Amino acid sequence: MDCIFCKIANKEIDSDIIYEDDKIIAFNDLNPQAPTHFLVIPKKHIASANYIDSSNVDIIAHIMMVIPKLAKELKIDNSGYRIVNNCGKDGGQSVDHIHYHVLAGRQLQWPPG
Ligand code: IU
Repeated sequence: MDCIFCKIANKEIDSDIIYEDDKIIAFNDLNPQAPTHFLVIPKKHIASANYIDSSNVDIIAHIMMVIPKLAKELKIDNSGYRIVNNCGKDGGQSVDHIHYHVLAGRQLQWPPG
C-alpha cells in the first residue's frame, strides 16, 4: 500500500519523531499551524475515523491516553491545546491514514474554517 504515513511509521521516510512505542508514533507536522503542532498516528494502517471498530479502537484509546502525557512533557497542558481529527473530504482529510493533530502555543479560534 502506498501510504506516506505508513512509510513514516516504518521509517522509510524521515520525520521529526517526538514519541514512539509499539503501537503509535508522534511527529512534528511538516507545515505547522501553531507553535506546537504534531501528529499522532497508529503504526497499523487505519484509513480514517470511518474505519474505527472493535478490532482497532484500543489503538485509538491508546492515542488518547498518550496525548495528555505528551502535552505534559511539552508543557502545553496548562495553557491548553486542541486535538483534531479531520475525516473525509469535507472534514479536510488530506492523508488517508488516521491522524490526530495536536495544536498549541497560541489562542486557537473557534469555529474552525
Ligand atoms: P489532514 O488532516 O489530512 O489535512 O492533515 C495532514 C497533515 O499532515 C497536514 O497538516 C500536513 O502538513 C501533514 N503532513 C506531514 O506532516 N508530513 C507529510 O509528509 C505529509 C503531510 I504528505
